[in-house]
Amino acid sequence: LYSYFPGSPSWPRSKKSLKYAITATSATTIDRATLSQVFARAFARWSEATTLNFTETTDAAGDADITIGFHGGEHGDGEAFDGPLGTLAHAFSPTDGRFHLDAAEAWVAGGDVSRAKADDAVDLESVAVHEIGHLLGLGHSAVEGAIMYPTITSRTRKVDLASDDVVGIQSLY
Ligand code: TQI
Ligand code: CA
Ligand code: ZN
Ligand code: ZN
Repeated sequence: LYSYFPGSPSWPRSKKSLKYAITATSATTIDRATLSQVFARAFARWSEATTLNFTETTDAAGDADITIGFHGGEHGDGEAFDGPLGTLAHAFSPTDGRFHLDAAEAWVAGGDVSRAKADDAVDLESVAVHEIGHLLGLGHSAVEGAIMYPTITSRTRKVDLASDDVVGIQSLY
């Protein structure tokens, strides 16, 4: 079953439209247009299941509710990244909005991760769908097929919400 963070924090129910900014991209070689596409697809999984909608803003971080960036090692929040595999990314609970990705991962964006040469290739969209769940207030799920289940296999794509994820997010918003 799905879970929430302690106290079940969520974005205000009155706020149906959240803006996100992709701000820190200098630590990745993935081009900007590809990043926009991958994150737009990941957010769409959640907007299809809820009355929420998400739009990218390129207006610095100024009016963004959610900021997305690639970082290496220590990056100022006390949750250091650890090189290839291990921690891939982390996101904070509502209404913090920070979503950080480990720049050291062999990210695959927009290609077929199962055919990636690197054994440690990780599908960016799959991780993004999971982390957006956290950004919206979902904790981990005990249901193995759920996006919020706390395990992902490298070289595997998992982007479809399971009914457990849908019930969890619909009960929060
Ligand atoms: N990052 C952990 C995660 O997102 C960080 C984390 C642990 C966390 N506990 C948390 C974040 C509680 C918010 C709330 O789960 S990770 C997976 C999964 C990671 C893990 O890099 O280990 C995915 C990132 F679920 F597969 F294990 C993405 Cl999909
Ligand atoms: Ca890592
Ligand atoms: Zn961080
Ligand atoms: Zn998680």
